[in-house]
Amino acid sequence: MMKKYKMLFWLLLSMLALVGCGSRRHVEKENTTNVPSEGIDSNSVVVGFSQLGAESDWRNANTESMKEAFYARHGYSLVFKDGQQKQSNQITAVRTFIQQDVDYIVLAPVTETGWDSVLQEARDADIPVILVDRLVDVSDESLYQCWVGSDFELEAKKVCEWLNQYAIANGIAPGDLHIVDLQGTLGSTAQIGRSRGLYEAAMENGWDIVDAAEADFTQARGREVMASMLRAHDNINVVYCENDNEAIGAIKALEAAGYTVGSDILNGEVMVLSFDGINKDALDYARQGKIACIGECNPMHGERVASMIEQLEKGETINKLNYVDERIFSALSDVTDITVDGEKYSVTSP
Ligand code: GYE
Repeated sequence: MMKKYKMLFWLLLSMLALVGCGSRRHVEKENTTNVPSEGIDSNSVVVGFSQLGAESDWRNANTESMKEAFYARHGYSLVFKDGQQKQSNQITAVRTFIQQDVDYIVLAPVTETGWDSVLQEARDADIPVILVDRLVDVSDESLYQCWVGSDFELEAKKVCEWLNQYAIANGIAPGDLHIVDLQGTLGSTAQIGRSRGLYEAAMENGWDIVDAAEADFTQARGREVMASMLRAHDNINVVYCENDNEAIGAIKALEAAGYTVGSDILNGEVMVLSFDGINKDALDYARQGKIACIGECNPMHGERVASMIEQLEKGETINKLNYVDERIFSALSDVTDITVDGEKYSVTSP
């Protein structure tokens, strides 16, 4: 008889344990054997962050901002994984987060396509996904909760409008602008928006796009790609770099090949345009006029993501797409403000 009661007792206990595992959110995490939970504080809200890499100063600032926001936040813990610019690493990271049963997954996706299955897996595990910086191209947009980042095409339109106004102010004919595009990682939201903004402006204004090639948002590739473009073409007078690290590399290649980097296009100088405005050397170049104009891209998303999660914790609804405001920098006095899509932006000193 006693044995029977004991068995019933254990049966009830294991049923209760099972029920406990079923209610996922806001509950203490279970440490089961296949869950690698090292370093995870199971009493906190656990956030798994899949960063795409460490290719640029923008990226490093973004990583720091995320770490600062979550490490200091009471009741939260962050599991950080660097994808090293490879989508397959990021997919593995997301799957690891699912196994670890984190409360939220934050993903900064390297490129837009190829996320449907893994985001579906996160959905099946009932873990909300927040996108930061770049977007994903999925058939079902409810696979992610929300996104925070920049309007990359708007950044491009601003820089291009600055170039347009600069050319008008200096009597440079549109057809005399011979532009090369050092593109970011192909298929990333930042590249897609910045390239598109340039091609549309070139079509509208009648600029000559001489060449375009991927420079992967890095200084090393920026330098290599610029050097090979200089070997292939002798009329380049504007270099449109899709981030500051590429611009630094491009300036090094231009100077090594004997070009003068600057804004005096009519007298043979080569103008460099760029994006980000976070790298110290790039800002110095901008102050010297070696980078003529920088479209600001703001990487400080840590607090933004953290407050989104706090809102979700409270059950509040948040906007799907959240754009941040950004400026445009130039040390040249030729253009003081620009108007894009009916909105006026003043050009500020770097
Ligand atoms: O501009 C670049 C980085 O996606 C906004 O990625 C980001 C871009 C940023 O490598 O520096």
